[in-house]
Amino acid sequence: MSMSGDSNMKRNVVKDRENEAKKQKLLNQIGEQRLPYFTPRDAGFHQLHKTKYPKLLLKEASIVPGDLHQGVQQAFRTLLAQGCFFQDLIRIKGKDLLTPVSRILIGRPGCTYKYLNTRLFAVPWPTDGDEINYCNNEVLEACRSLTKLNDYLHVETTRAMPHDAPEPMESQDSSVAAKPSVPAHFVEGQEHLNAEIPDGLSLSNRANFNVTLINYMDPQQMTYLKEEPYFGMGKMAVSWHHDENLVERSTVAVYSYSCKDTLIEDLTENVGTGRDPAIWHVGLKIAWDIETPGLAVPLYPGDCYFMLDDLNATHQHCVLSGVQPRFSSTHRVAECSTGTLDYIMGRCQVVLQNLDKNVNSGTAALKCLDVPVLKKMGEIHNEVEFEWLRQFWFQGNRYRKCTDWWHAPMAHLEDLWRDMELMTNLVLCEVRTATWPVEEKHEILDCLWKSLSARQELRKEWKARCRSPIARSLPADQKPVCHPFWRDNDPSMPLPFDLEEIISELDQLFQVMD
Ligand code: 6MK
Ligand code: NI
Repeated sequence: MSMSGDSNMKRNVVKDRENEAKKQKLLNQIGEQRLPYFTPRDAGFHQLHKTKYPKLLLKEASIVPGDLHQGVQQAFRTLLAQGCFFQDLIRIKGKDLLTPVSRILIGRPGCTYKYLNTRLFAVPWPTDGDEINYCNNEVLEACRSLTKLNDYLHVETTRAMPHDAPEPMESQDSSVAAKPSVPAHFVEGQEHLNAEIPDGLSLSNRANFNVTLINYMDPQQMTYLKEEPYFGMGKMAVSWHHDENLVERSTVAVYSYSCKDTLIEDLTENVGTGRDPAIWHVGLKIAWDIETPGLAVPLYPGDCYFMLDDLNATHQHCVLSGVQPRFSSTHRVAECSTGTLDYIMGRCQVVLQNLDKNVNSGTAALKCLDVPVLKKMGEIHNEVEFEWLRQFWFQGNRYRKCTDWWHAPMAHLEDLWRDMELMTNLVLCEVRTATWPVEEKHEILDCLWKSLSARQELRKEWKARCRSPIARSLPADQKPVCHPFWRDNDPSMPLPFDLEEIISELDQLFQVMD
């Protein structure tokens, strides 16, 4: 991406490596032993929850409205039957991995959520004034039910955070907002909370969920799940992590639905022997802390949990598998300042303002060759190519399953991107032919070299990601597509896919100057 994006990426790689080393050190320290953790069956559970996990809010299914349960559970069944859930081919520490959990993102039209180098594109939930085509009415109904759940969880979240001015209620039901139902232990010792909230980060922003990431996993179908390594909590569906790419201090609200006909838990049998492996749990621990016991909270069908305020930053969580298939709808405030369709369209407009296209003669020219303008052009070209087009097509044809919403915008972005290929070619022609003051030419060459080199590296990486053995093993409709891709002799493309030769040509132009 941009140079700052580039150095961010490097910083993240360094951080990943440090964290991995730290983690190995902890695991070595523990050795064969396991750290203690509590479940609600343990006498100390309540005290531990109150003192070390006060920002974890639990709501049992029995206090959630019955019609909401019905709608949401039907929505899950519909999305599953429609084949809307997909495993993600994520990239962690340079390794390609297929997540055991399948997912679908539903949310505000045009919104995306990026996690573990994968940008998910939201299937739009119905909003006033938006005409959205769903593949059928069941899917429309499912998305409707999930927006209802979203509204409910928004209200419950703001009720749990009483330290701010009263909330301006949007579409939510204001009649229920009268009495805050705050867990006492969340209030204690939190009087200063208010003072810490930066301007513009009001509580409503931090509960204004713009997406839900819906998960599905059937443990019977997963041949291999990792064992939880610190506490011996058993099989994990999702290993220990912090959620990424969220607005700071925003809540993650989760509705959990493990399919019923579960063997009723026998409270007496397993006392003191840890969590019941038949039941799904959420695990929590304080990041990098081996003093404080962990927490394993059982999740029965319809139970909800909330990670309030900075809980996601200070603690890590994992999902511990039970035996039944399970869905969860995880409502989030995705940090989407650079993650919406409007944003990227706006960025493309900035670049294309510099293109003078004569439709009649079929010629094109750049209006301005100032270095800052060229720099921005290179950045945005890479951003639209790698953060949008390649991310989208890497996920194969999955986005056609529920709605055609993303296809026209993606085609449009590709047209804009193709114009940028043309613009890059125009700059290249200029540096080959025009005579410039040495200083300026050097700067332009430098700027072009940097953006083309970054583009070349990223194209190689995406091509490799598409060709990895797991990528090839996926069924046809999910197979990553390396798009855009073209051959050197493609007359519709001004520049080759492989930029190696152009980059060495630039190297030579540098040498001629020095
Ligand atoms: O279903 C639940 O109760 C909890 C789900 C959950 O914790 N989801 N978290 C994420 O989707 C997530 C967000 N940002 C970064 C990572 C992840 C999860 C993750 C961790 C490790 C491998 C794959 C996915
Ligand atoms: Ni998570």
